[in-house]
Amino acid sequence: MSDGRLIVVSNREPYIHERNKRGIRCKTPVGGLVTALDPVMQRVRGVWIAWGSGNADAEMADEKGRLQVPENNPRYTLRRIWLDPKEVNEYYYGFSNRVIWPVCHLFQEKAWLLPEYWETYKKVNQRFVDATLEEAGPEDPIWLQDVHFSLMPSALREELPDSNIALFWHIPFPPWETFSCIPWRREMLEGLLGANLLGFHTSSYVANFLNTVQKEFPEAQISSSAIRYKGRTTRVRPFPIGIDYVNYRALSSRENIRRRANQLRHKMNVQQIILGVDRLDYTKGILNRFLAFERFLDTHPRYLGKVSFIQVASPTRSAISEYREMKRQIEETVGRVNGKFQRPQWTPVIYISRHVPTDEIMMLYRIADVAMVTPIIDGMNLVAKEYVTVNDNGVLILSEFAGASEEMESAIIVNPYDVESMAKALEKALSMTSEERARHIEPLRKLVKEHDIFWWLNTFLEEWGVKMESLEASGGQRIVAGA
Ligand code: ADQ
Repeated sequence: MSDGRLIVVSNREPYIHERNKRGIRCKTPVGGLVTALDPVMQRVRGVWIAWGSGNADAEMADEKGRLQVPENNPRYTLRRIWLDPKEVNEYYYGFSNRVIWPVCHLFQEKAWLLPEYWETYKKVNQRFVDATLEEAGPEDPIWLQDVHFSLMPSALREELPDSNIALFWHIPFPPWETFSCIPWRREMLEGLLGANLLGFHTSSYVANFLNTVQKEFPEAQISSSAIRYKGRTTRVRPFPIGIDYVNYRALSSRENIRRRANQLRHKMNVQQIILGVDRLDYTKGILNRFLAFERFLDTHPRYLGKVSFIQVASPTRSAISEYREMKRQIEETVGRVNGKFQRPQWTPVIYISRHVPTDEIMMLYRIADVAMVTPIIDGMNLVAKEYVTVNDNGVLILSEFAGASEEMESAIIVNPYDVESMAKALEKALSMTSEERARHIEPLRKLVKEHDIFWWLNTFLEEWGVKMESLEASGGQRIVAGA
């Protein structure tokens, strides 16, 4: 449908320039979105607009914030947007992370509904709109990423009435009663309804969104997957995000990872290992997980000395007091549980509170007999998908409130609030035979393989009606891993 250039707008940029003692280095942030979109952008030669967050970003761009990336083989334009520290604080840490994030994860009591956050959020959305209008022509499809840009679709629509605009919302969308605690909810919804297509991870988030719009705008006509409002139609669909399966599988089976994983497993000198990998966030349910492990050891003393729990929890958003408080509480609990059970030769909980390189995460996935992915609520949760991709003989315990559970229903599904039932799930998982585990994990892996990140991308583009000529030119092929 479109002959134009693809315009992507996200908060984080795909290439970050940082200066250190040895000079300027270009980093690529880890994460599904960049992995998926960067190859597409390299093929379609579009424009990616994002906040220039690196301390050497300005030096590497022209006066408009533009540069060609990747550096060694320039294929598309990165347009950097400059934000001052106050803007970062109020738009990103403030409105995105202290208003939208807690409310959409059903933690209304943690929301800071400050007018200055809202004012700066509006201002920054407008800054991104202005830059997008400088880059995009009427033919160019515009794909906005995530909650940072809820006001952009309508603002862009005013200037480019026939433009094809989509937005993907990466976190849950809550029920109306929860979302509506945001005083500026109607402006946000009106903003979103400027899009042609809105994507969420699951059908229940879609249903929540449709219901919220119906409550706020009774005049809107709503079907199961579209909204007609003020003479325009916005389609609203679920697109469960996946991971780069082929790449993950290949990386994790490299000889050096297997060897190091075996060595580590041997050194740990326990019969079984339970694993948690999360950003340190109050939505991830880390505290309840430790309480469940404590309950499990209390009620199943035969496992004492035989099972260790490795939790990797990388600190994020530590500028926000709720995160610092949660970190303190979790560390206290780890200390208490270890103090209660520890023996000279055995540590019950091994707690790693820093960012761990992907190689090491893969080793941990390999050696873990059980992965506990038990968020209180999570848009999707990619850790669940990564674990079943890497480990052929493990068991996945998954929260019923992770978006991933809508697809991965054959995992051991638990209620993350119910410590007792999580302790029972641990016992069940740890006592499964090797054959039972292989049977358990196989269908999960198959699902992750079929619905990988490229499937997500292709499904989204198809539904959006965007067929980029340059993608078609490569033999009309769909985008596949590693291509
Ligand atoms: P996140 O909340 O960041 O993402 P998740 O989907 O689990 O959550 O992705 C985390 C990624 O970071 C995974 O690739 C994981 O391997 C990695 N990671 C986590 N902890 C790490 C650590 N300590 N060290 C190193 N790497 C670590 C948001 C939404 C999710 C949604 C994604 C994608 O909150 O619900 O699945 O976006 O849309």
